Amino acid sequence: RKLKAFPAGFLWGAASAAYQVEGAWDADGKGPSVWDVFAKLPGKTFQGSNGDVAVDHYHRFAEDVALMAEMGLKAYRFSVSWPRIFPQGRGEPNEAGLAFYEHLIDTLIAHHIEPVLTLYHWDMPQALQDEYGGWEDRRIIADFEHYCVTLFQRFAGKVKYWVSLNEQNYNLTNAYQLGTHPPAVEDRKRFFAANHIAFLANASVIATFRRHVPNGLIGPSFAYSPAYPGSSAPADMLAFENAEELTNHWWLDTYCFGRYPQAALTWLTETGEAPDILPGDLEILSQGLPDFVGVNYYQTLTYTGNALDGVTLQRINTTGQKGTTPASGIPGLYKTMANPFVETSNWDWAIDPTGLRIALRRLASRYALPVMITENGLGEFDQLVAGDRVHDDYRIAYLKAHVEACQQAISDGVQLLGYCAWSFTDILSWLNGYQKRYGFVYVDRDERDTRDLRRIRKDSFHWYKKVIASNGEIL
Ligand code: GCO
Repeated sequence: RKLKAFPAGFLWGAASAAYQVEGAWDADGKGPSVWDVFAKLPGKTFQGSNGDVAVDHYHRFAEDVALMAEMGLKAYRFSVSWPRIFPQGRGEPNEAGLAFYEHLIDTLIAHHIEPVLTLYHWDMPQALQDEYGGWEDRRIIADFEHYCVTLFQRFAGKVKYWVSLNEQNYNLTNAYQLGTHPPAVEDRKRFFAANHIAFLANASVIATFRRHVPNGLIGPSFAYSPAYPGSSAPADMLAFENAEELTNHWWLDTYCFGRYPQAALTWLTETGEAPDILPGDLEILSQGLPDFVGVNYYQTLTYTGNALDGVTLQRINTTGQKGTTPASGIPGLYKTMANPFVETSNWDWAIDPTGLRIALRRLASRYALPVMITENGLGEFDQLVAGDRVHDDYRIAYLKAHVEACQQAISDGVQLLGYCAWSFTDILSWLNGYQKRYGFVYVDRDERDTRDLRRIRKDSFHWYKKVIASNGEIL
């Protein structure tokens, strides 16, 4: 089969998030986010790591953008920290916070790098969490909108691509079902209620965006783990359908169709866990549909219908030791199982480039929207050798296979806007600390010792540079 070439103007990018890279957690008037507080509570993160310093991108962004320019990067996805702009969550904006992002955006543009701006990557202002419980109260909708409009007005002329909510599904699952992200609740009723309010906030902001940024494009980024059936046994097929409905369509249908998927809504109504849908809510949802779907792709998940009683929700593997993640699921509906046909990373994430091709095709067929890969990458224990080398051939192999899957999907007819590898520099992994590295650029620090935060190009940096220069011809 002759594959289609990557389109001209394809956004070869890399991504990050404010809390994972910026540091400067209380600089220039920034208020605390829920992560600034949560990560400092005993036992919440890997060896107590936090983002107080992170990789100090706040002070070193010029150096980082210079490395992006050297690499030839076409797009850089970053997030704005809400409490940098509104230290108390609302009110008058903090000019120093806006100025930081303006400098970053101007520097990117000066180097012909397209900024892709994420509005919310989990760092809720602590003030709003304290006042009314963040996503659990409808007051968040107006506060989130006020924050977003401030950014729309300031950056409409400079930023074309906007991501509304990042991984609402993963973040709120951790926050309200597993108790592993702030506010660390384990309550499915509250989980679906918080999600409903987040959907309303997302749609409201998208509707408002159209007035402020008429030439821009906006969409949410979804943590998409496509479901596979464990076998062709009807019970496994049904479990796979159930999982696809409740772990994927619940979010994607609501974003893209403005309504919840019917079977899942029926089950949750039976169990009493469905959100309260007030008059007018469905209109709000259907008036804020996205221009594209952002997809953060790391793995597929495989489901079985066997022994469905007594399964528990997944506990996260924070150890970096293979084979330590227990099965998880929902009694009566589905349960995860290991897929014997794929390798896994040290954190038990299935390495499955074909799954990316499948993900892109499912999204394009079901929603008929363009897709942007807003994250894809491999977390590993990288080794610095001879002081200035990192031979991350495993990461090159991973990325190469996934970029090939993108080309297959494009050849299948998917309209793919870009590919943002996760991440540009090494970052703080929320629950797995600084030891789990993702970047093209190594940053010299560990959990507690920030050393000199020196930037070192990994082998994957040189590889991706060639990929970009050849627009994906040389992989
Ligand atoms: C990690 C995760 C994150 C996410 C990203 C989600 O190890 O903490 O992989 O880095 O991928 O923040 O949007």
